[in-house]
Amino acid sequence: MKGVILEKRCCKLAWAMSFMLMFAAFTAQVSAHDHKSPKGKVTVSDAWARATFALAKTGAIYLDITNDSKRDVKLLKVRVADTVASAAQLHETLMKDDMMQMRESEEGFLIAAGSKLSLQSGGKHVMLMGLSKPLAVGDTFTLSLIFERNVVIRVPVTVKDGR
Ligand SMILES: [Cu+2]
Repeated sequence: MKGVILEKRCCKLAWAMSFMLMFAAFTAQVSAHDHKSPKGKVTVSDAWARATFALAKTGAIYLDITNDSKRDVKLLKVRVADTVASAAQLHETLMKDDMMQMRESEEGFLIAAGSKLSLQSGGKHVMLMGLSKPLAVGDTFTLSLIFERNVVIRVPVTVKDGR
């Protein structure tokens, strides 16, 4: 008699275990999916570059990054084709001895969950080094933004008269 009851319990337990395993597999799948596609929740908009003078070797790009996801994201680096410039860098502007200075940001830009970061003149921006030709009003090119966890977002940049 006792033995039978034990067997029943054991059976119930096994059934509950398999259900739990199925549930675990299901939730694992959901979080894996979420992990792979934070893209839809992070948007880059209004990307534009300031038109340069004929002999300019550097240019600046401004844009907005909106993080509607539930986790912080970090922009690590940016890239353009070498037909545009030899390098693209993340720059930040700071005051030093009453002088506006800019420098490359080594650690990247953090965009907290639910917040928006605007790259704008006098603040954080993308700097193009070694322009292959001056940026003329109406030109367009692609900027790749590389975030943590190998998320890459490519956006079209339009050159505008920013003066
Ligand atoms: Cu700069």
